[in-house]
Amino acid sequence: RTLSTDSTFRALRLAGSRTTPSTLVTRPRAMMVESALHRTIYDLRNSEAFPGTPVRFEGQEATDDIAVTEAYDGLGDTYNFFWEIFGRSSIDGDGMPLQAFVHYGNTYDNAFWDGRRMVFGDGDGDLFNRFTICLDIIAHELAHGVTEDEGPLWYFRQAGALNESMSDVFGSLVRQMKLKQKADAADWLIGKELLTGNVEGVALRSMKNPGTAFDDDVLGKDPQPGHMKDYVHTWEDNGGGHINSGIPNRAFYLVASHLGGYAWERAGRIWYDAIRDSHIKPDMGFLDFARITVMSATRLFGAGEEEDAVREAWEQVGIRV
Ligand code: ASN
Ligand code: ZN
Repeated sequence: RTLSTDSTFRALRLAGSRTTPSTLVTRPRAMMVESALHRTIYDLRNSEAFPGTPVRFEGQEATDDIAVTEAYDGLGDTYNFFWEIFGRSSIDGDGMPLQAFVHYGNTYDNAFWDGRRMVFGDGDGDLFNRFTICLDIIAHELAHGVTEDEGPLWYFRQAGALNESMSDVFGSLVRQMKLKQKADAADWLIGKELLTGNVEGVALRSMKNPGTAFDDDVLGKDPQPGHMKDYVHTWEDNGGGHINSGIPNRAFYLVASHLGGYAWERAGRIWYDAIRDSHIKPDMGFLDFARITVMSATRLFGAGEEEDAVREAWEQVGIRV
């Protein structure tokens, strides 16, 4: 494994970029300059006790367990996305091995990042399918690791909603890259294949139209706002992390669709640059984050349509930068 120093990394970055108005200041760390994908998939066999049984190591053939295959492939697609688009090797930028655990619990209706690994339930089969079925969900969980590595955003209130939104942004981008979809062709849904035919709905969340993903007798109505005027004050969900994330989600969608083309090329780079900025604070609110995305847009692309698109998008969701 070839490790370069932080100054080499900076030199590489500068060599490849135009003159920019300010310099990205990030935590110093070693940077892998080679791709290094190391996946292990574990089968928990419907228990909640880790680590279960490793059932597929990097390079091994697929088994006949679809959840194992989806987790393995999904981690690969997500790794490739971060590597190809941002030159980031894995969660820590240093080739950290990826561990996914499938068949967690009994009919468990969720997936999560626990601070070091990704965990996927089978779903109850009645409302939710297995959680590995959506590439954007796998990428969402892995992206929690990236966000955490870059400097923590507390999983609470607006910071929590920003944390959630970062995961949806990267989740959607990984899927869009896999499907080679430009911003106007993408559906901007999170968890599209997750809902069974029994649910009145199209997905878990919609970044384009938060609040419209489902309206169901059992699940209720999609609670996400897409504008600050509808911001939900609640003690549930860590202060509405999965609810108010609709607001920054929609801001990202608006930037990407305004700029057009592949969303990861400009909008995605701006958001990634923002999350790496040292101004990110654990208790950060939407407004502070919005300001950082504007700075990132200028830093990456100069004062121009990108910066304008970012400002306008935040304004359209009720945040005046
Ligand atoms: N699926 C959720 C997430 O990753 C898990 C959770 O909130 N505990 O955001
Ligand atoms: Zn999440």
